[in-house]
Amino acid sequence: QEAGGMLYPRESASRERKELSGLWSFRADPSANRNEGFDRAWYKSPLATTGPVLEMPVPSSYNDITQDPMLRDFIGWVWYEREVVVPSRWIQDAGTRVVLRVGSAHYYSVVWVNGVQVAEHEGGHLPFEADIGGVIRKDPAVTCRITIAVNNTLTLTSLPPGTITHMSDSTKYPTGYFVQNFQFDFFNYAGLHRPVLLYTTPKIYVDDITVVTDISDNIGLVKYKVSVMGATTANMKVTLMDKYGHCVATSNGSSGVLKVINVNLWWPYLMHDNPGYLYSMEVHLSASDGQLTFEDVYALPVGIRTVNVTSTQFLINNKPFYFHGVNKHEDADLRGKGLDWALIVKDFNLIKWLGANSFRTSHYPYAEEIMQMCDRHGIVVIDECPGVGIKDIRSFGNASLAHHLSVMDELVQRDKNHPSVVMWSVANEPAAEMAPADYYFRTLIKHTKTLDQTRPVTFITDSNFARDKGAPYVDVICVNSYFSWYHDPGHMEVIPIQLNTQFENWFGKYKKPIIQSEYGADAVPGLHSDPPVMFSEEYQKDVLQRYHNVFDEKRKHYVIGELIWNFADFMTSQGITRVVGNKKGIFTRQRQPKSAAFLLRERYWRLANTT
Ligand code: BDP
Repeated sequence: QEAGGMLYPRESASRERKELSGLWSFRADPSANRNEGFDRAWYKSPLATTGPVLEMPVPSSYNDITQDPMLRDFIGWVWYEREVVVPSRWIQDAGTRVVLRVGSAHYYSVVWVNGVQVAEHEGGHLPFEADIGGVIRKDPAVTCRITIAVNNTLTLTSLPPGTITHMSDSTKYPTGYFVQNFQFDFFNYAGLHRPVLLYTTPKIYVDDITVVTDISDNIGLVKYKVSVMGATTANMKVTLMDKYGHCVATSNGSSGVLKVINVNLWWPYLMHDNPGYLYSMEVHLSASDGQLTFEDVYALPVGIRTVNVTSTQFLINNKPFYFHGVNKHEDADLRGKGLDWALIVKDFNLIKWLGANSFRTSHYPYAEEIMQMCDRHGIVVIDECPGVGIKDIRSFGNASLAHHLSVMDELVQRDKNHPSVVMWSVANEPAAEMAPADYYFRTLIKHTKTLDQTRPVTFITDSNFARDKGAPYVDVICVNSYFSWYHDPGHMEVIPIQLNTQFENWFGKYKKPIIQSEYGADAVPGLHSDPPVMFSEEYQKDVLQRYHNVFDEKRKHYVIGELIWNFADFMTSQGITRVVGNKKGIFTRQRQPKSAAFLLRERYWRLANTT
């Protein structure tokens, strides 16, 4: 049996954790072949002995930290390193397992401990880990050197995909000039974006837990399955506690059903007085390796709720749920995509101020810490994988599909137990009209449904309803449209007719509920114009208002949600349509409201009180 679990590292009576956030040594590899670090084995000795180093904060993107334009737009390998003191009790106790976990590294990474490679991982936005016990014990010195090389180059088979173009015309370009191209609209921030940490478990440990919840009258059912590593038999005690720490159900055995009488269901924010209700499922394991007995304790937050989709409705706990929410990005000044608690809490306060009940993790999985906040606050999530910008026919090939399937494995593995996650999105705006899209999305969606039989699956489309080859396989149609912006710019009078037609076409063909998964307009904060013109705050407001009029008519029938593009302004690569980034935020990048935020706030609170 292989360890397949990706449980969030939590402290418990049997588990410790040591965060490695802070300053790391750092160097980008600017050599002509971008491979000097590997050629010269930089991982074998302290980074400072093989060249100059910078101090680099972790977690953070590295791009906006220095004044060096080369580093802002760097493509290739960068090297991070730090020394860590491993507590001697972790090393001396032969019953302790020491694990190194990287929350996310964008995009391809190789990890060494004391010069020995312990992990290699492809893909940003998702965690990976390695048992490093063997490596630290061989080293007589107690300190331990962790080296992580990260490469942000995107290829035709990476997710998101990209290509590199080398320019050889010497009358136009200096030698070695190349550019990274991709077809997604956010800056390709890179580095160690989420915490790196060490944690311990006993040698025999809880490797994974899966819960699926159901409701029968006033009884909540928690079906669970625990997998154990390091022993073939183990004693298991599973206890479900309510939020006051009172035991409400118990069970023995590695799988079973916990029954909760007079259950407190997990409800979305604004749908109930007590949203985001979480029980704590404590798994207590004890097992012997023949000589010693090991005990492991892991407490998993559990929200009891159901999700169902009909041809016109999205049901949470059998009640119709209307998504009035936002699309987000992990993006902010200085830190780029680096996890930052002040930013996370501020964003949740803004979401609640707005009266939003949901968001989509456009266009990649967000930090686990954010998903946990959603569970606690009742913010409903459409969980999207990094399948964004799949436009090139070569990115529909077998190698791309195989990688996409394994990214879905990792995403579902990580997020399957979050009550806030109600639907998976396998892609954003792919070229779904191309011939191979049929096989690609059929396979991808079927695979995702095998991984998780409880949640609907979708992808977000901007294709023509008649030619979209992936739409037959989704449970909910999610459509993006930018009427009076990318089409008929300046002509808001087209919105009612075009939006109505959009909805009627999609529903007419598929008889599935529809979410307007993106709509919006850029507004440069402080730019005013009446009558409204594009890029003014008034224009943004007016576009939203006209969309809302149509939503109000259609939500009586089959429109089940509206997600504004975007919660906040965000950085993009440079281009003539982006004035220091995308300005479709209803908040600025610094999280201050534009006029549209007040319009949306009024609407969302009204929707909350009437739906
Ligand atoms: C949509 C994309 C989103 C973009 C947005 C825009 O899904 O990533 O940022 O358009 O252009 O097509 O503002």
